[in-house]
Amino acid sequence: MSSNTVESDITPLPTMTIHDFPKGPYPTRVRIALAEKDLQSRVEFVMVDLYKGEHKKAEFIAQKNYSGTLPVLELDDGTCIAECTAITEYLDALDGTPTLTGRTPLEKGVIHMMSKRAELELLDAISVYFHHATPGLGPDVETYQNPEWGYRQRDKALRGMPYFNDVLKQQSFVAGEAFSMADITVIGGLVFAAIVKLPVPAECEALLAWYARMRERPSVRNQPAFA
Ligand code: GTS
Repeated sequence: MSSNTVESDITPLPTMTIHDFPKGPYPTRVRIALAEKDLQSRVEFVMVDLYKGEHKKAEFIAQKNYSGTLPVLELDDGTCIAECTAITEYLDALDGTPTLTGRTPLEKGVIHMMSKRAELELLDAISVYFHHATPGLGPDVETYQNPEWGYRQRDKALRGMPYFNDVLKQQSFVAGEAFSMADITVIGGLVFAAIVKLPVPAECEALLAWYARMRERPSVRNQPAFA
């Protein structure tokens, strides 16, 4: 009786599937979150080949993610959660002790704002540059390209780097004095920047020093993106 009571008090963690492209900047965000939360062993990773356009196949769009992007977190009951921010919020809430997305209303607000800003001003801008002004995933996948839009987004990302440099002159982490989802999003941006050969300018010393520190974290340095 007492052992049954103990067992029933333990909420079993679900097993999960991540539809993944291991070296991709966005999947890397979720892989870092999983490592920070020590959840990797709960997850089965299923590779979806972006260069073969597997994420644009009708079946993937219908069953996994309407937006046709990776990563996607699939739960036991078939629920699919796309969008790195949403996946990170889900993973962070699982153990009742959020460490990445904020505990107080203020922390949650600031982390969400800075993570969204890192998407708008850096990561998503570089992604648009990649898909529109470089060969991207190749002609079979990149069926519409608008190079002018791509170059504008590249320039936006180049303005985003000094912005985050200024932020990191004032504080230790992107959303304040603790590591958070916002740091993970900027890391994703710099992973993508390296892929498209947009180096962080040497004068962005605070951003470069922060990135060197981030890359020492076990959750970051062991990622396939850095192999
Ligand atoms: N807003 C989405 C998120 O936050 O999850 C964007 C996801 C995204 O663009 N993922 C990339 C993708 O699927 C994966 S990667 O480039 O980081 O590997 N790109 C393929 C495409 O065709 O846009």
